[in-house]
Amino acid sequence: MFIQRFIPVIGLAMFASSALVHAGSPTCVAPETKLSWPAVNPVWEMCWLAPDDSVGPAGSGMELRNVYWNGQLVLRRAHAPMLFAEYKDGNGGDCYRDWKDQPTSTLAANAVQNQLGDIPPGGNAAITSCDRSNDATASYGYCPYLLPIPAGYSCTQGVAIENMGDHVRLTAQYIADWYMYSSRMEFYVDGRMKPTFGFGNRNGTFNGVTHWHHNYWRFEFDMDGLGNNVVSIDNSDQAVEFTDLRNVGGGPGGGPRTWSVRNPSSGNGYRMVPGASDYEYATNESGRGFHTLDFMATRTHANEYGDNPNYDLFDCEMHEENIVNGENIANTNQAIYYRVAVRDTTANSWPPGCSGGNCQAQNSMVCKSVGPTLYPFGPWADLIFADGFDVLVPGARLQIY
Ligand SMILES: [Cu+2]
Repeated sequence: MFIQRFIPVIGLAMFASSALVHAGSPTCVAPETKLSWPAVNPVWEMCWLAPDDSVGPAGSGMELRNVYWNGQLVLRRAHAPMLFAEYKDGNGGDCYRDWKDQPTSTLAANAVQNQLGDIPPGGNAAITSCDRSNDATASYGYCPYLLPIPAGYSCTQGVAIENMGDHVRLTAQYIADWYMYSSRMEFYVDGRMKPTFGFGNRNGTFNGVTHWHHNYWRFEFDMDGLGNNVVSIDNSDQAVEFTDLRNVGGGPGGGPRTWSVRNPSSGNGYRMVPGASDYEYATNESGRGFHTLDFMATRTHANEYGDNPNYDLFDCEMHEENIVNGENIANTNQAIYYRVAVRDTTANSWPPGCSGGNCQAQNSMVCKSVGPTLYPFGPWADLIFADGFDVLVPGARLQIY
């Protein structure tokens, strides 16, 4: 078994190194800033924008453009243009569509503030409200969240960029009144991309009402930059825009439903696999019908970054019919959307109809983080993954920078 894998690894490694001679690289135009990681012989390159420079109505959080892996274009854009909070009925039925363009400080090492830097020994060099969260009912306010500020750290806005050894991590935090949202993206040497979203807070507003948060990431893949992608549900290619649920044929204890985008000419692609925590909260758990899907594949249109180009705070339902409306998505450019949600539960209110010890314990002020992993597959990833997408070949091209 080992020998069988070993021989093709050597052959492909030689091919890969010759391909790198012709590596592509993004051109970033202000306010974009270029990241090359590692700084010498970069594996990942991209242009990043802080939340207040992101596109879309009321922004789209941390935004990455023209993301290259080993000199090959992967993503035209990755961001999070739709963000919501909704409250359990009985409290006036409040709900909000939050803005995503107001930065708030993280507690970050000076070395990683809006530039690539090494993390201090044993340290988290970009501490968010979500990282600090530690209590079911207490909040910790703004940066530094009632913490002493370590030497070499300060409260700072923008994007923190940490060299984590086998991956690079970008962190931004933004605020919509009492909620503080942490957006992270991690890029691994082996090609994996891991977005994580944390739903935190700065005070106890609505601490006493069970509520949900929903974040929709949006990814514009363009494998090899040829504009001819195909989107699949598991391994079934789709010709027309669609919505989907991650819990069909999957869920806790079951195999996940996955989605992929690939260039059918080269065979290079990425597969999205939900994280275990993504399954913890049922779709449309509130029963209000505002957020009834987990995934969308849409044809891209200029300046279309979501369901509503001109919304206000109270447009708290996501109208998928505005963007998933029968267009062809075969061999073109698509935007895929992936929804994650968390429930902040108050004592004696969940599950509905519970009483006393049958109710879930309050955890409403504990920040919860969720997110999928995106795995490369095809020729550009054959060095790394056996069995399709989820089994790493031991030691293959894994290096520490
Ligand atoms: Cu909350």
